[in-house]
Amino acid sequence: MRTVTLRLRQNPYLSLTIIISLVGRSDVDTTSQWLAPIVWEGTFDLKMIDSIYKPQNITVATTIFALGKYTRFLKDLLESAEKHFLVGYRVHYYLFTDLPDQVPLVKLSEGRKLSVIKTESSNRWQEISLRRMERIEKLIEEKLLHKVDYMFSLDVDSKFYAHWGAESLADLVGVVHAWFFGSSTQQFPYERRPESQAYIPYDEGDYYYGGAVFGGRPEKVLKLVQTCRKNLDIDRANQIEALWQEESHLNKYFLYNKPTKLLSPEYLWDDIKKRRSFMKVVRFTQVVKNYAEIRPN
Ligand code: UD2
Repeated sequence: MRTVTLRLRQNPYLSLTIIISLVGRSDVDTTSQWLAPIVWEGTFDLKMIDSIYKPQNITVATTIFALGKYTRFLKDLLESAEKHFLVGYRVHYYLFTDLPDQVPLVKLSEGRKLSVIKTESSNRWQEISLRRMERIEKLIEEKLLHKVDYMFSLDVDSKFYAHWGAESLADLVGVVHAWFFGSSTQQFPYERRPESQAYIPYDEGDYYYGGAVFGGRPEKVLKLVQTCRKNLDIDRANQIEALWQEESHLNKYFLYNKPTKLLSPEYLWDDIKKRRSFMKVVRFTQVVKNYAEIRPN
């Protein structure tokens, strides 16, 4: 944002301040074809956004799954979230784990809390990842609907590096996957087998979304997770697993139920990915992990 202030001094009693705020970016798309904002550094006025959301005293639920060896990511994720994630807002972390004893003690700021939900693990990492949908569905129905204002689901093998605030809030939110930003839709790793409920034909598509971050109003997210869970159930009955598990189903959902706000790859970068010139800031990234060592199989 560029702010130009002109002061007219001719009349000592009249100091006219003209503020011209130029908000925008010309190097990247800042709206989708359906006119949903794509949030990038330089496209929002944080003061104004906070002046809208702060007085509403909103609560944002945040689901995190840490099963098996993935509990090792919790400390960094939670400590960095307390520094950068919706600072000054009420945040309720819902942490699903099979190992509650390994949840680190992290000092939370005022208005923020953490609930641990004991969860059964699985010996297949794919199952752990995709079963998040049904678990989030149950949580929304039992605890979030009509009780919290917004929610996010975040991958645990991640870390915040910079501000992530209320500019990210909307009815239905998806994040543009860092590895496929700017690729043609034909290159997207959508599920291409018609036998799967996540199937997307080559002549369709707009963005490829990361499964690591999605959110919105609980009633909107409920529709999303319910649909994905039902489609995952059908796939399971037909003995087919989509290429990228629930991420494939999420992409199918977003294709026909458009997010009302898209977060740019600033909100889901990857530690092993070279920083690109359009990335003015990295807010949240996937940390490097040794898949073979950390996954159950
Ligand atoms: C991608 C997606 C991820 C998910 C997955 C599906 C991004 C950046 N990541 O990541 O969201 O869609 O593909 O294949 O979009 N988990 C555990 N314990 C385990 C295994 C997984 O707790 O043993 C949880 C944990 O919260 C983790 C998430 O499941 O963050 C996704 O698993 P992953 O990070 O291993 O999947 P990955 O890196 O392939």
